[in-house]
Amino acid sequence: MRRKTAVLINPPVLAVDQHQLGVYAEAYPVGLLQIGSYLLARGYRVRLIDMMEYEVGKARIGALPTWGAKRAGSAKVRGRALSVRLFGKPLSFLAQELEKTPAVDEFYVTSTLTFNFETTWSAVRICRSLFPAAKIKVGGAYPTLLPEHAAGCGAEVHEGNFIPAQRLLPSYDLLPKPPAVGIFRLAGGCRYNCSFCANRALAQGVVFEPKEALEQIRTLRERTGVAEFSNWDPNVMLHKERLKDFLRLVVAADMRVRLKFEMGIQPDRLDDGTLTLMREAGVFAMTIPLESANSRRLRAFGKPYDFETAVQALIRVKRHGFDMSRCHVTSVLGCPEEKTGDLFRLFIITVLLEANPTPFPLSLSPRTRDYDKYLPLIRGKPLDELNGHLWPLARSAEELVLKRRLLDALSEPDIGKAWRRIGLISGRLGAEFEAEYGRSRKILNKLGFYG
Ligand code: B12
Ligand code: SF4
Repeated sequence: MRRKTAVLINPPVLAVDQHQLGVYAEAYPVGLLQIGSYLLARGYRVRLIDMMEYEVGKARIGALPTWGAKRAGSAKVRGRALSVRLFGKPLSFLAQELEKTPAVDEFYVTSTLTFNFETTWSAVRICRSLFPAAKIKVGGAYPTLLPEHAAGCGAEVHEGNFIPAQRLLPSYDLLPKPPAVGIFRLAGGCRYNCSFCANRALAQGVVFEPKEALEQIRTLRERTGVAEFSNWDPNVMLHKERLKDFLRLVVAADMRVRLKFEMGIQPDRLDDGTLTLMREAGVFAMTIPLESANSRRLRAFGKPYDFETAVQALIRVKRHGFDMSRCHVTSVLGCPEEKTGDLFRLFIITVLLEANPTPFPLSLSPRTRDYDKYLPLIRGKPLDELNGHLWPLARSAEELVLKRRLLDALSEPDIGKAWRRIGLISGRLGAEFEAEYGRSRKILNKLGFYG
């Protein structure tokens, strides 16, 4: 019997500015590689066409090909467009690769971010035109969140996890080069419903036992030599005992791996015992989602902690001797309600603790509370314009420019440079930044940081 051929496709992504490029490092198509393992085990010939680019450090936004000009700002802003660039292989690459492939029975196209759907649609169009009789399936977070929209590309839509593959070791050897990091997971889903987050609408509860996760790490280390592993659980701290068991196993196995937790460590659950184990197990990077310096805003987001509790966790991380430059502190940027003073305070406290300030522009995702709340501002805007770096909630051209300049300034870990950049926006903001510097020191003092 003829072996079936399946082609897995990871489409390229889109970026508006240099900050957005940075987010795409290490975004390996793990789910697709798990599907690869499943198909290989069933005797398929499997080929991956990976159109993502992983070396974000070398890429310059201005040098990337333009994908199109897209309207920026909310539906209330007229006539402002920003250039959106293609990051990864051009679509012509896909056509060339497929022309070299004699026969394809099935295509599996993965698609993660809803605002990047266009490259998925283009990829499907090319597959359909070159192999009209092949089965084409799309899956991943975008088709799961918006199955009806995704069906518009003409492929068969798969919602949710691909059950027979969800517990398999991804076939990293399908990638053109060994990955820079391996991904590991312990627990899926999240019980909270933060206003900007779509995790609740995605698969819940797929878990790897600590032993299984360790075995995956061991196998990947042996097969590819990769020594860095990144956890992609939406909220790993909800499963703290599982996490601690895993860390104990890593310590006992003495595998000399380096681990990172960059999807967000819930700060109110981060205690000294967990941090001690993290250090012993080789954790070298993490993200602490402070999100806002205003406890009222934190409550509106749906965060189960207040600002001071989150800062206390950050102080704890520092006291345990972690390299704070690898500790990302995220903040939400782009909501109409946000106050510059709150943004500055969060930034200054982060930098005083030598952590890495990481503001993230709010991308509006369908099936989140924020999407519904801000509908009056985004009504009529197409999905691709909800990319946070196009500032879909900015109510005027001035606000749009301000948010872009704040993103530049508040991503700068040097406090002096950041202050200068803010002062260049306006003297009033420069003075506000200075006032917040004093307030921030007082907060840290009160929390015992200088004591
Ligand atoms: C990987 C990831 C990314 C990658 C995206 C890579 C890419 N190519 O686009 C990176 C790191 C770049 C990223 C960035 C962001 N992300 Co993200 N990210 C994820 C994450 C953590 C994991 C998805 C994943 O790979 N899961 C693991 C694998 C195993 O699952 P999977 O790929 O879904 O595959 C399974 C199934 O879906 C299915 N499947 C997958 N593909 C296919 C294909 C076929 C044919 C079939 C049949 C089945 C199938 O089978 C697989 C096995 O069961 C999810 C949250 C989560 N935990 O799921 C958020 C998530 C997708 N991200 C989200 C967000 C908000 C962001 C950011 C905007 C956040 C920010 N802080 O700035 C940024 C935006 C990036 C930017 N440049 O501005 C949102 C979705 C938003 C949206 N509506 O698009 C999510 C849901 C998290 C959240 N907090 O809400 N992200
Ligand atoms: S942001 Fe984090 S805590 Fe909030 S719902 Fe999403 S995964 Fe859960």
